[in-house]
Amino acid sequence: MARSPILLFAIAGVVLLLVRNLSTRIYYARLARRHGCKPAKPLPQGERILGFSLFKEQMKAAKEARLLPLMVQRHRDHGNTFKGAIMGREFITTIEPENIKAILSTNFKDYKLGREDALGPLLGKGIFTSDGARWEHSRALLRPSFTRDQISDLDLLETHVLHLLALIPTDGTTVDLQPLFFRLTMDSATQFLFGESVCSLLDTEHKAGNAFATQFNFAQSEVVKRYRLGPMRRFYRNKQFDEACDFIRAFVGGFVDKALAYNATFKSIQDVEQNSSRGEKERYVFLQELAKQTNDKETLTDEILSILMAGRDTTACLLSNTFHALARHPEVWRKLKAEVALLEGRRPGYEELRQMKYLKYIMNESLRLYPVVAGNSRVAVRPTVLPVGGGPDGRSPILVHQNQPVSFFSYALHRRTDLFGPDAEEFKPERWETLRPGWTCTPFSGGPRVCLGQQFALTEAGYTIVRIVQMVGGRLESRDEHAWAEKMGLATCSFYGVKVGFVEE
Ligand code: HEM
Ligand SMILES: *[C@@H]1O[C@H](CO)[C@@H](O)[C@H](O)[C@H]1NC(C)=O
Ligand SMILES: *[C@@H]1O[C@H](CO)[C@@H](O)[C@H](O)[C@H]1NC(C)=O
Ligand SMILES: *[C@@H]1O[C@H](CO)[C@@H](O)[C@H](O)[C@H]1NC(C)=O
Ligand SMILES: CC(=O)N[C@H]1CO[C@H](CO)[C@@H](O)[C@@H]1O
Repeated sequence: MARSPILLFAIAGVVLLLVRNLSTRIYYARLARRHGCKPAKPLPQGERILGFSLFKEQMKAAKEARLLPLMVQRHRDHGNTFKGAIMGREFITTIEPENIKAILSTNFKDYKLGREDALGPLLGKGIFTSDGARWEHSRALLRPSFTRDQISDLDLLETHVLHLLALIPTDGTTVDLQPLFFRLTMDSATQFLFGESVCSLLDTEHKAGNAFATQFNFAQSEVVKRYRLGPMRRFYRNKQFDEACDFIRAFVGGFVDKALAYNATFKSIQDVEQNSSRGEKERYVFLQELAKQTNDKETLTDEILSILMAGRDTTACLLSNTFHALARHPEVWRKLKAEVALLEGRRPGYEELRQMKYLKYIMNESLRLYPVVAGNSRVAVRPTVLPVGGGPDGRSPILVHQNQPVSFFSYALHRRTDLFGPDAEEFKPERWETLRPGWTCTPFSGGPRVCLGQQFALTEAGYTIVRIVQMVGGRLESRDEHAWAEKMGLATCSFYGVKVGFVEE
């Protein structure tokens, strides 16, 4: 008798769960009917509760640097949209431009990023980890600092490009450009953000700067690990990661203090302007601009780290992937040299760079074939609908449940032969003479969260490419017989690096 209340509670609990389950199901079924939704095609999976075999298959492919080809193949075998189960959750994956437009733009408010858990320990609450009102606030804070004249300071960039060029042999010796590009973008990003570069390309002299680059690289790779683990990450601890985060945040904090002190030495903005018009042209320092808007140290540190994360590797990856392709396409390299020759040896200005059509085609084609953000995902914050992908023909809308993840691989989308032609897998900059892609190719994303640094990145990459052509020139030879394979972090570059030689003609 004493046990019966417990039994009663247990039974009541189970019944309650079943009723809740049933009412949720009825709710979703109604919603589906209202919108004419049909289910997406399921991936063939032996077991769909845990989805452990799928997780294992993907981990194995990632380890062997072929997760991206695996995604291309899956879409070829199972269509442009399918669903599957992984780690106990059902997800949807799509490469339909209409769906991507719905996720990023039309139904933007129905989704969140769902990456704060993984990235939070390093990045805090900056733009790159925030959603909703907090994201809107970050975006409004950062946006004004990305205007034209602030990102077009090519003199500052030139300093670092010269450091890079000093490390590129012109006598045909093999050099791996990829690690050099990562050092270049670390140097230029810290210059732009802090007003002081860590000068990692100068190596031995700047020990503190190099420690920062090393710790940042390490923390970033850990963050990617945490991201991949999904909900399992709560069981993953790494003391070295905690220490790296502390180091990085303290390092950036030092610059934040400086910017705040600088701000405090002036009574007003007019003061700064008066002072600077007397002296030489004031260098633009991103952090100082932000410090005019807020004096909260935590906020400033978070935002700066978000931008470093968003802007540094991505630009290095674009440069690496581009040179990987250039080294294998001598005719493209020749045409690029001809366009650069029109400058007659002068350094290009911001506007001149924008006018260089063939250079633009090359960078566009690089971002199409090797999109730096190769895959991305969102999580639905409420039940919502994707316009296509359901039913046997894949043309009906699909219902997305609350908390369901939706992922999309631009890498696979950009290789769709029905959209880009039978030569979709080939590197052909000329296709951009006529290509107007819309939502079929959005390497900088789209909608309200479109990349803030697009112009900055294209300016930096374009300028670096032109300067290499001008200063090194010659014939560009590949010194590596491998085809491109992925090296995937938050951004994607080349697994085998970019080993090339510049040979005099
Ligand atoms: C080739 C270089 C780059 C590529 C391909 C790229 C691509 C992207 C993509 C796809 C997103 C959307 C991510 C998402 O919402 O999940 C993004 C966001 C962002 N990017 Fe870039 N990016 C590049 C360079 C840069 C640079 C140089 C900066 C800054 C200096 C930058 C700053 C940002 C910021 C702040 C966001 C977040 C915007 C927001 O959430 O509102 N990016 N970028
Ligand atoms: C309801 O329960 C069934 C199996 O008992 C399960 O497959 C389904 O996912 C549950 N639905 C919801 C909405 O919880
Ligand atoms: C104001 O300008 C002068 C000379 O141009 C410079 O020496 C001084 O350091 C500046 N003041 C501040 C606070 O930056
Ligand atoms: C480069 O690609 C973007 C889309 O990613 C497109 O809007 C733009 O027109 C392209 N530019 C050139 C010069 O082809
Ligand atoms: C001169 C200057 O930029 N002063 C700014 C310092 O920061 C506060 C807010 O934190 C601004 O209100 C000032 O304009």
